[in-house]
Amino acid sequence: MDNFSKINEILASVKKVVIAGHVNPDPDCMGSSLAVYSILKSMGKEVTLFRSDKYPYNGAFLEYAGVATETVPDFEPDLYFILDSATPERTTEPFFTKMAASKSRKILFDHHRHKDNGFYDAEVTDEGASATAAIVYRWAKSLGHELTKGEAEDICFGIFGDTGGLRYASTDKEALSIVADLAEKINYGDFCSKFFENLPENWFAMFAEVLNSMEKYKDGKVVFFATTLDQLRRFNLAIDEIDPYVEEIRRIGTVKIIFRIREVEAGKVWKFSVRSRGDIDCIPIAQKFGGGGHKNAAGFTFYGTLDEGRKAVLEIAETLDL
Ligand SMILES: [Mn+2]
Repeated sequence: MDNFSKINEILASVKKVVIAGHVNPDPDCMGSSLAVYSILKSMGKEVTLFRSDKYPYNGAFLEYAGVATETVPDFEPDLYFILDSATPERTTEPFFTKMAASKSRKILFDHHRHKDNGFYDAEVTDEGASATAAIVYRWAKSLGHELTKGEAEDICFGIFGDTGGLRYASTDKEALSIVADLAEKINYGDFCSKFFENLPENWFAMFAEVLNSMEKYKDGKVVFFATTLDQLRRFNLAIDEIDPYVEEIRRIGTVKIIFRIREVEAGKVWKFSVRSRGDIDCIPIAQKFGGGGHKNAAGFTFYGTLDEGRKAVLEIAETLDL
């Protein structure tokens, strides 16, 4: 059992809370942040929700999806409540520097692999949790808090994000039982439809182009694909909207490891995501380039040309026992 007593002790003594998650927020970051926002509001706290960047587009239907601000709060809160962020720095600048310099209390819920470096006054981190949203659920249960429909959707949204809609190896008994517990509250079919069936038509047009330029190595076990800023412009899509391409490519039976590369600064800065199946550990690959993540999904930022990036990861792919 997690120990939420220190978390709750701190919460009892604070009024103004700032919530934040990690850079390039994913559905788990968004869902767990919104659920905590809603629960803290119901406890009578003054809550500000900070996001470093746009939330995933398919979460727009969630309650409070619109309340987050991208402006670093200019006041001193009593508490920083951080979610799903493997390191405090991943809350991004200038937010991180302000938080680090602040004497305010700091707490964390997370499920990434990391070392406790004493940054937080209290934290509940469980690498075994399928999603940070599952930890939020445990916390709500420990409080005896009756989840609202909105909070239930937030939590399912987070779990769906990190388990690919209850499909990935990260899907455990707890993830299934949380979603089962919340299924009636959220209207499951309706929720799935909002989560999965909401793609703009251009999404497919760009995907066709991406598939045509996709590279395969090692008998199709290694796949490498890149998306460029020019493509996003031409197809009028935002970078988060094309996130699911990698999930579609995972469905190719032969694929063991995927390198998904997104151009973030023309010709010189690239976000690499590494996705794997089964026992292939992505973490050491990402760490080699200063990144991190989970066993089957990790990432890092690469500075250089696309060719240099391709060469660097393919050298690593060569050494993998696939
Ligand atoms: Mn997560």
